[in-house]
Amino acid sequence: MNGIKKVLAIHDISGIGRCSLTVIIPVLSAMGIQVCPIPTAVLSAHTGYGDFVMRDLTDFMPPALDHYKKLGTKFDCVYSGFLASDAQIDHCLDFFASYPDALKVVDPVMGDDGKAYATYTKELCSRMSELVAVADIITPNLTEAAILLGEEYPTAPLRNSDAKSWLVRLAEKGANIVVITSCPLVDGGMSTIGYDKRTSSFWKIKNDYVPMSYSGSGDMFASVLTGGILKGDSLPIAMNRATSFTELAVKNTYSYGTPWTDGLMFEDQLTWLTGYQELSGFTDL
Ligand code: PXL
Repeated sequence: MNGIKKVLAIHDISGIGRCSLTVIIPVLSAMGIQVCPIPTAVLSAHTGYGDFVMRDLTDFMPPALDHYKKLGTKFDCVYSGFLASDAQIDHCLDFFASYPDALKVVDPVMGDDGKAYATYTKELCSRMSELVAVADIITPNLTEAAILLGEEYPTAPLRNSDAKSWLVRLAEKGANIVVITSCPLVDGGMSTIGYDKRTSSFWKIKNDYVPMSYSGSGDMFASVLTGGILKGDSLPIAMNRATSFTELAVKNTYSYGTPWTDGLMFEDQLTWLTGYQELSGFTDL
């Protein structure tokens, strides 16, 4: 027994274009948390590059789980993200069921800006609800929230009452905590909104506007949020920590004018995660 928490992270690894494991591992390590990756696929570059090559690792998942069971390894959290096939939904369900005491985080990665990612089939998107049903925490962006609810992707900002209804309806699908990122609100610009079903509490953090959207931003947000919760943050403090760090990386990246596909330039900023931060940017939704 040592004091370092372990996260079993079920995501892809993409060689170019920071996202998924190339973001999640450094972020959680900087927060003092060990990442044990189960790669769902290896890609030359993330799907935003168009002509990437990909190796689907569906067949690797069940024997890897068997090995961990044999080893008797315990995990504090199981955290899933980008999946390469709908059979991986079944394998993720097996991972979640094998560690009933672990915090179950599902980032229902499916798309962005109203569109599904190139490799995401209709079947994979519809089966994502099965993971959402067993999760403790889910972190969809607005596109993914719309897919899960069977709603049209909103073209106008949401009223607070509609945003609350989206959060509540998503929580009815299973998770106690729902956090929606990149949600435009009538009363607050682009915001991150959260809901804890156990306490009926709603939270909002207004994001500073930057006219660029970088790959891997959702992975960065969800990994800092997960790390914060594992370290004992309340929901609004974890949302605040995750939003502030992501915003810092977005602004740093924007200042260099690099393409959105390169992802967030966060390497020089990881020490932010290790210091004391004043986090008071949250309000009730
Ligand atoms: O950040 C989400 C993500 C993760 N993994 C891969 C992706 C994307 C988004 O484009 O392509 C491979």
